[in-house]
Amino acid sequence: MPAPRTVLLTGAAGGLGTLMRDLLPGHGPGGGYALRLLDMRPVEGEPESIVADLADRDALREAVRGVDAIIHLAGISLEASFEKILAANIEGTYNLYEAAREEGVGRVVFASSNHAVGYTPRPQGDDPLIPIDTPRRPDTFYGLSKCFGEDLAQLYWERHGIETVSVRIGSCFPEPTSVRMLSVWMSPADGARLFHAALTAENVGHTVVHGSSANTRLWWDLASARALGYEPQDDSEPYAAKLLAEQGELDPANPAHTRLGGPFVTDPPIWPY
Ligand code: NAI
Ligand code: 15L
Repeated sequence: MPAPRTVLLTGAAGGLGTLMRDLLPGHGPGGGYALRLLDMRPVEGEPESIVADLADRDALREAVRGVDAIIHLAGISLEASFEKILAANIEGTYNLYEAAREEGVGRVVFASSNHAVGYTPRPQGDDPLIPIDTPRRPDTFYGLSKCFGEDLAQLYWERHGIETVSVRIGSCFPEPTSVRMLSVWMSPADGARLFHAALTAENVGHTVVHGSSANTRLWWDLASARALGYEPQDDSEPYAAKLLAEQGELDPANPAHTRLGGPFVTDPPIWPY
């Protein structure tokens, strides 16, 4: 596979999309990745971005035409009614893969989530890190939609030869803001490193990876991400003392502290629109 250069970034107006617009291009070949941007909201300062909903199959087909790869971030990123999740995350992701198939795009990087396996107990004491083949335990309709996206990616690999790296992202924000996040945080710079590895690794078929930095308090195994060439450079530990002083240690009697998905297993944040 030739190294991808032109990449469609869906969800470009969102938090992660905004970070990646800034950080990802520099990793690309030659002059860097050429990003084509898509979101249902206009992307600030990017008049050429494509404003389209994932429900619009004609717009998706046009958006993917001629790109070498797709990074699929668009969708509902929190919990919502089943009907909303069905439209944006399930049908929307299907529509995007159909557009990729119709236009011959060979590689997708899919933003999956820790919430596909959110009910998994976090490791305690000498427990091993959570392996990548841990059983699915979605904690919300949102997490369930990420399970669907991963399975859709598997189907489109086996049936249509479209390769995907599904990145089960922990928490990718400029800084960790909770004690739980110390264990699942992926710095934006490491996020760009991981997306670059996922775009360029050879023969990935459908590969599922955990998306985190090299955190001292890591809960899950990064082996399948490292096998793509990902070398995380960051660690949340410099934030630990302040967060522990403010919030205290994780409580072993509180499921929001003992399950990978954190508050999503008890009180999931709701998508506002
Ligand atoms: P976000 O909510 O900030 O951005 C999502 C973007 O998708 C928004 O700009 C929104 O307008 C767009 N969008 C939503 N529905 C759409 C539709 N039907 N058609 C077109 N665009 C639509 O979320 P964030 O944090 O940037 O996350 C990006 C992706 O990464 C999401 O798929 C999320 O589930 C996933 N993820 C993010 C994590 C994180 O820590 N930021 C952790 C795990 C997964
Ligand atoms: C996610 O999947 C969400 O999209 C993001 O907003 C965070 O809540 C993250 O998980 C997390 O678990 O911290």
